[in-house]
Amino acid sequence: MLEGIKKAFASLADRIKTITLSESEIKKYVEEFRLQLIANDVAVEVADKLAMEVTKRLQKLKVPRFSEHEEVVTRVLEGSLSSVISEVDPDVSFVNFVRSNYSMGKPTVVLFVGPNGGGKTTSVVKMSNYLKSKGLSSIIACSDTYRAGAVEQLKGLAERVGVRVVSHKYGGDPAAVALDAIEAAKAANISTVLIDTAGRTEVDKNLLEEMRKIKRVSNSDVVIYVGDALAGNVVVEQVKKFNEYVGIDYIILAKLDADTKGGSAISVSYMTGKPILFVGTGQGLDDLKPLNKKSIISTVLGYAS
Ligand SMILES: Nc1nc2c(ncn2[C@@H]2O[C@H](COP(=O)(O)OP(=O)(O)OP(=O)(O)O)[C@@H](O)[C@H]2O)c(=O)[nH]1
Ligand SMILES: [Mg+2]
Repeated sequence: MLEGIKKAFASLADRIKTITLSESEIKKYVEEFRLQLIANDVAVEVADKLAMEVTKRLQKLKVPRFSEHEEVVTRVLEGSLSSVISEVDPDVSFVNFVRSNYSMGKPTVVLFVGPNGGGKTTSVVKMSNYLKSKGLSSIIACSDTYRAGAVEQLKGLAERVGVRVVSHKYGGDPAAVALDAIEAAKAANISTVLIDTAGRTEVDKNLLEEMRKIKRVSNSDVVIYVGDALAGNVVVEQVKKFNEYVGIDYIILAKLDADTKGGSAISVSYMTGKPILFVGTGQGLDDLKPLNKKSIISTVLGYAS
């Protein structure tokens, strides 16, 4: 996880730890660092920002030889990385929102959207499992009425959490499935309705229109974009497009465990203004973790959190 970014930071740290730095050396090593970040899927704008932050901090230092100042170097890198990562605490922003709606007798409706195979269905069930761990009930709407096997896949996963799935026949109206699930939630006093939808690309106008309809009809409270960390920079463009079409509140970045580069996790929030609520870190139902600033910094800079 994040190996590419980790390497970029490690080689910069090596360079600036072992020599006395002149202005031109700073420029040279920071440029190498910037290019390494871009090669690891960090968006150019974010790589530029990181390079600028590192340069600014290095220039401020009044330490002639950095060899004895490993800690100073670490602080420079920490501060720079910190300037591009924003985090949300799902326990605070999401769970509290669900609880407050629940206390007013209203189920929270959460719509999951994203490209084909990004990790929506898995993330929906992981989310149900997460809510369960917080003492909150949920019901899942299988609003993917397109892909063969979608209902069976979702039911199979949901069984492991013991959560109910509402589904219709293939080819049915996905918005109607969502409405049925909302009614069922109201009737059974269930706190959250999680709507799983079919994967769609940002160029498929009909499917994007349908996604809008599901949102309008279900009157969803939260829209979560689920994307694949392995898609790198493409994720940024997808989030922007989905946001234009349907409005996104949060991002779940799935498959971070399989992403050896790590650029999308570093830059997607900065580039889109949308926070990462969770990252997917495996195929298990517990493999849904908040993107913690502290843990990302310690992973990238290679020390235990
Ligand atoms: N390693 C890993 N695999 C994941 C993660 N999340 C999902 N997957 C796998 O990615 C594949 C696709 O996941 P789905 O949840 O079916 O994706 P989807 O977005 O619902 O796909 P469509 O409904 O076809 O658009 C499955 O094999 C999942 O097991 C993750 O965090 N880590
Ligand atoms: Mg799916």
